[in-house]
Amino acid sequence: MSSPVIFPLEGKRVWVAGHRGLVGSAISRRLESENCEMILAGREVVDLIRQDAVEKFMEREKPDAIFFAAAKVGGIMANDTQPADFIYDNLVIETNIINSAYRSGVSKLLFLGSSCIYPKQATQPIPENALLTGPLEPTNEWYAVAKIAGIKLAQAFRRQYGADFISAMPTNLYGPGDNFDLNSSHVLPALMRKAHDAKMAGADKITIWGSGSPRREFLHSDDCADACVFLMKTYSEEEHVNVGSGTDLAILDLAKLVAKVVGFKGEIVTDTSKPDGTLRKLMSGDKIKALGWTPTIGLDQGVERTYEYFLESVSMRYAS
Ligand code: GFB
Repeated sequence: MSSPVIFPLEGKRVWVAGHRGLVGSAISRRLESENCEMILAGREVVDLIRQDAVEKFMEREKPDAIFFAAAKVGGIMANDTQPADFIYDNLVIETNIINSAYRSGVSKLLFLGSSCIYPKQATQPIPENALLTGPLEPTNEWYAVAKIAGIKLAQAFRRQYGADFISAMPTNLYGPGDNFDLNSSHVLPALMRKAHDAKMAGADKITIWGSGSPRREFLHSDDCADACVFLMKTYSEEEHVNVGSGTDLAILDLAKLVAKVVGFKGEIVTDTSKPDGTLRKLMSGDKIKALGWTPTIGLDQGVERTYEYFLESVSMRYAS
């Protein structure tokens, strides 16, 4: 049975911070059926790194609720090579938005984290209470520390001031609006682009980073958005909530699936000079399931839909 609605969105002013990103754009699409008034503002309207700009924006717009999907994000290589940007940008954006949300009287805020907050050696599937029980994965500890700080900020404002701030921890996400740049993207869009480019060029192989054996859990961004709206409406507790698909697969098997969907029939070779990152990162979905939410988009179907988006909106950008 689904949890009762305690925070209806109908008629509310709802700011989707980060609405141009993968999750933010999915949340904006999902909110179209909630009869709320969406506030969308790009960097040219409010630079989230600037505290005074965020405070003025919040005072002017007076949102009732915030979906906090704004972040500096990237794949394993971007995380590993830009530690300063990943920790600084995310910490500053979090302190700016969460503090000014409280000061300007925002009724509810949902902060989005990431499954990399959990210890590298956490038991699998990873339950919510594994947070801060062990050392982090080194390739993304800067981003993870910032995201843990975000969870703690939301909890602290709840404890000290009674603010209704909650946190959701999505697993590895993919979908329309993803980043397909090979240096900074996550694995799924990177593999899609590699397979597509190889098919178009008539190449006989693609190279994937690392050994291909790490396992990852993937969730379509539309499922993640649905979970965020569900939690915003029904959940009000201090502990963060995992948002995942419940299943994982090896990166090599993901590469085979993507190659099949794209129609690339060549060889898949590994490059072990590139990092594997954490070996497994499957979250427990028991908590959100008990609250009454389950995902609906399977990986095969999700990859097909994402490739359709890639063909319609992205492929021409990279065509030679
Ligand atoms: O998606 P990804 O970059 O991030 O990589 P993480 C997942 C796995 O895919 C790693 C492998 O084992 C990569 O080595 N991989 C294989 C590739 N080929 C490729 C490729 O062409 N591109 C990429 N990017 N990976 C990130 C964190 O970790 O996940 C972030 O760095 C965040 O902080 C995010 O948590 C969700 O899953 O390793």
